[in-house]
Amino acid sequence: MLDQQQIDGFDRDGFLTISNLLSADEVAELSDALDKVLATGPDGFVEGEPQPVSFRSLSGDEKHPVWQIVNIWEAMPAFEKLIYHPAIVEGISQLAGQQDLMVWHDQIQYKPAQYGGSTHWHQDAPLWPIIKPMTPVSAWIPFDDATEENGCMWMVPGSHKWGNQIEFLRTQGDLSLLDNFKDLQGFEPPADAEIRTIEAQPRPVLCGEVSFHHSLTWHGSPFNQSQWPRRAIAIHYMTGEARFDAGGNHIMKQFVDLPDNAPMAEAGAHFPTVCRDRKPLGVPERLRATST
Ligand SMILES: O=C(O)CCC(=O)C(=O)O
Repeated sequence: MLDQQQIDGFDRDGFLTISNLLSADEVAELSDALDKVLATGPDGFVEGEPQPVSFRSLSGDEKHPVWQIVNIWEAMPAFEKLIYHPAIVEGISQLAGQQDLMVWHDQIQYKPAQYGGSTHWHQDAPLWPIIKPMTPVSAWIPFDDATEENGCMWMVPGSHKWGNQIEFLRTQGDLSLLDNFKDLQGFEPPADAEIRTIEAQPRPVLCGEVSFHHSLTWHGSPFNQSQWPRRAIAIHYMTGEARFDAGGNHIMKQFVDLPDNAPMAEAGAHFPTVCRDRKPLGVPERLRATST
C-alpha cells in the first residue's frame, strides 16, 4: 500500500521506486525462469508450446543488442505469477487512480554485459496507438541490480505533464553512451508546467525494488559497458476504461478480435484482468504451486 507522500511524489515526478517489494526468493525464481528463456533463444521455441509473443533485438545494432522479449508471462509460470503480484497491482491501481486493470503486455529488456546497446529516449503511450485512453502507469523490475554502469533507466522529472513529445525525443537518437545520455537539447517545456527544467536523472533500481513510471515520462537507458548483465522486465497495464483503436498498429493487435472502440476488457486471454474495484485478484490458484 503506497502512502500519500509516495502518490504525490509520483504525480509530481512521473516515477517512483519502492524498496523491498519482492523477496530474494521471488527474484531468484524469476531470474532462473528468464535465464531458461534466454538460453532457449529467439528460434528455440517449439510451435504449439507456450512461448513469448516475440523475442528479438530492439537496438538495430548487431554489435550492441538489447534483447526484447514480449509477453514472457505466456511462456513461464513464474512471470505469469508476477503480472498478478498483489503489491505491484495495488501500486499501479493507486498511482493510476483506477479500479480495474488488465495486462497490456510485458517486455523483458536484456542488455548483455560489455556490449549491451541503448534504449533511446521515448515515451511509452505514443508507441501504443491501439489503446485509448492511454495506459497511465507501468512497473519495471530488475533481475540484476540496475546501476549507471550497466545501463539503468534515466528519467526526466515532470516530463509526463509536457504532452506527447515523441517526435522531439526521436531527434535525440544519438544519445547512447552513459557520458552523453543526459544531453537532451532543443525542447522548451510548456510555460504552465509545474516543472520547467529538463533534468535527465539516472534511476538505479536494485533487485527486490520496483520502479513505477508514467506512460508519458521521458525515459531511456544507455549502453551497458560494465562487466555485468542488465536484465529487467516492464509490465504495462491497461485500465478498465481502455478501448480498442483499430486504426493503430502494435504487435499485440494480432490478438485483438474486436470492433473499433470496443472495451479492451473484452479482448480475451492475452489481456488478463488483474484488479477489480481496486482489489488485486491475486495469483490464480492453478499457478500457486508452480515453479519455473
Ligand atoms: O529497460 C529499459 O531500459 C527500458 C524500458 C522501457 O522503456 C519501459 O519500461 O518502458
